[in-house]
Amino acid sequence: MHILVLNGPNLNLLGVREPEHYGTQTYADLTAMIAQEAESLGITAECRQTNHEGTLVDWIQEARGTADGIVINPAAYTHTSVAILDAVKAVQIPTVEVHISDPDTRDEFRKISYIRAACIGTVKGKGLPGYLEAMRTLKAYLDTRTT
Ligand code: CA2
Repeated sequence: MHILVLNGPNLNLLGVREPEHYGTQTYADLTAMIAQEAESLGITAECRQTNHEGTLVDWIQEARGTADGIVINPAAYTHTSVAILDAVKAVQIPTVEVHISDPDTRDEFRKISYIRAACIGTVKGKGLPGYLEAMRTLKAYLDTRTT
């Protein structure tokens, strides 16, 4: 089982600014945690980060035939991108949305998530461990589909 973990704009700056929202751990810390969780789940995981909406759409499309599931934090594009929603719907790969903070308790404009409609689940407000919960959710979902 192989999953793709996609991160959107500015998440490469984790641990550098806004610790009140995103904590003090870095993006490198996050990818190390994900690698460790993948190993303990007996799956493989590939992490990617981009600041570009179209690149996220390309990666979601390219996941067809290579990834069994996707964990995605689209960051600010969560609240603006119909293109990312359409891509997830189109590829029909089980996808879990994750957010480090809880956007529903922050600014009004963060309360809309376009991608949520295409996801099998959402994990929010749990810090970086939320990515690991999203991976476990995805694995459990994929296990029930293949047994
Ligand atoms: O809570 C999340 O994970 C968000 O997806 C993060 C996005 C924000 O636009 C969403 O509303 C909620 C922002 C990511 C920016 O990441 C930074 C990390 C460190 C320093 C500055 C920005």
